[in-house]
Amino acid sequence: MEEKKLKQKTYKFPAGFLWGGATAANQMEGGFHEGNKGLNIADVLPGGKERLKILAEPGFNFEIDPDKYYPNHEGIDFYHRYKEDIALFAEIGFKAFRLSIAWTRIFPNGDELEPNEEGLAFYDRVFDELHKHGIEPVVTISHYEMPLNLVKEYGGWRDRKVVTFFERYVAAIFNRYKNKVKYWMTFNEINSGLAFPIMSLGFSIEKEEDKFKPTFQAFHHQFVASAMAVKLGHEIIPDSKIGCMIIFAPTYSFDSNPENVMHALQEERLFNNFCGDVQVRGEYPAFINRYFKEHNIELDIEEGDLALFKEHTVDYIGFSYYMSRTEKKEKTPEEIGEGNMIGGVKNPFLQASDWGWEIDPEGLRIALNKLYDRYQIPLFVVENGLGAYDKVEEDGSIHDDYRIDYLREHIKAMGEAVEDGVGLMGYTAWGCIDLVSASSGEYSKRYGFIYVDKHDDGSGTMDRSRKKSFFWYKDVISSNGERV
Ligand code: BGP
Repeated sequence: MEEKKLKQKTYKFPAGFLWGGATAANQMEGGFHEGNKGLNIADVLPGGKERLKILAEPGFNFEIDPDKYYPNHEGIDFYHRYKEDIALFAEIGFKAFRLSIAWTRIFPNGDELEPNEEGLAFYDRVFDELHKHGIEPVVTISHYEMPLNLVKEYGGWRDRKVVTFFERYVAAIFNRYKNKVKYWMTFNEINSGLAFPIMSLGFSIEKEEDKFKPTFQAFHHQFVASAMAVKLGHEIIPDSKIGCMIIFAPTYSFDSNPENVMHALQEERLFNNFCGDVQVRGEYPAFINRYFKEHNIELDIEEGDLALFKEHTVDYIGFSYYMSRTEKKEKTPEEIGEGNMIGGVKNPFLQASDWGWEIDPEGLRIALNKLYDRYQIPLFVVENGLGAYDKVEEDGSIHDDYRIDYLREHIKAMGEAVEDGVGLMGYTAWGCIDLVSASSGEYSKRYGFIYVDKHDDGSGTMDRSRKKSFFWYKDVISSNGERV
């Protein structure tokens, strides 16, 4: 009876809720040499298992091997097909579309003095097309796309000079798009640098034991760059809303053993809260001091950095939610690697996707409540979705009910959180159109409402088609979440 009642329940989302989809330039644009674009990190990451290995192990050389296939070079050819794709987003009824600007389209090497006009003009066309359809762009300034030259010549975010280059980049895009873009985010999944420094911090750890100081120094530089971007954004675009973007994976204790509870708390603080605390509260959290001490980390902090953090905090928190994490202090050898991508152990109450990501809609409600309790500023779920293999039927249809089920349960969890009192401003489903997976470089790990005929071996027509979820999501949006 109770269950039946819950099933029939309708949810109320705030008026003006930003329903839509999310993408990143490197995973969809293609045209990797066009319009004077320079190479970035994603351009040197091959596809498949090899990518996962590169991201997890020390010592990557950032070189292109002519014998390998690099899926991000082609993406899904959004560079040429953006009009068709945006028309499809409009057909679903998107209110918002999250995309990133490729830094290397604007500053091909990252350290030039003047921006590249062809790159600037491309995003003008994209933003104009979105506005033509009444879709609000939500822009990530840096999404795993650091210019390769900055990686090779400066060692990525370890070098303070990169802050100056980033400042030049953000000033160029804020000035250019000030009348076209209101919603911004600084660094995609900034805390992912703790797990995958290559994509987010722009360097490969050489030896495991050397990782602490360089990693946190690179974080410090990103925090300075992010606060600087908030400052500039508010000056150049007074009505802008500038957010941070973190992965939030609520961390559970495996059981009620207080040692495990404490361990889960520590993991949660470091992974989920550390970056948010600096960007939202404007200061390093107290708990990090002990961590720094225990790992001999002494940061080089310049005069004015801490004041900058305090004065230029973000307007909202964008976060990605795919999974929760379950922690235990002592893991047996069998348990290590059994958890999700970002660690932990297997949660016996949860099922996992074909890539081993545990599916936990209730965890989204928990994440929203935890974040709102801690910060009390608007939240924006800017990524959520199910990576799955899709089957195209003979008549061309795609019955992705598994995706609909996944999204439905997560949207309901958001509805519950809204009732809990959480201030939630929007939801952009990840990979609303199939694109290249970030962690595995596969096309076959699909998230979209729109299918793209492109495959892991590079074959495919790139034709687009509507999946069953396309029509379902259209109905969700047109009813503002009531018909989920
Ligand atoms: C996030 C990234 C995205 C995206 C998504 C799904 O970590 O911000 O870029 O790709 O996860 O991950 P994957 O593509 O590895 O399935």
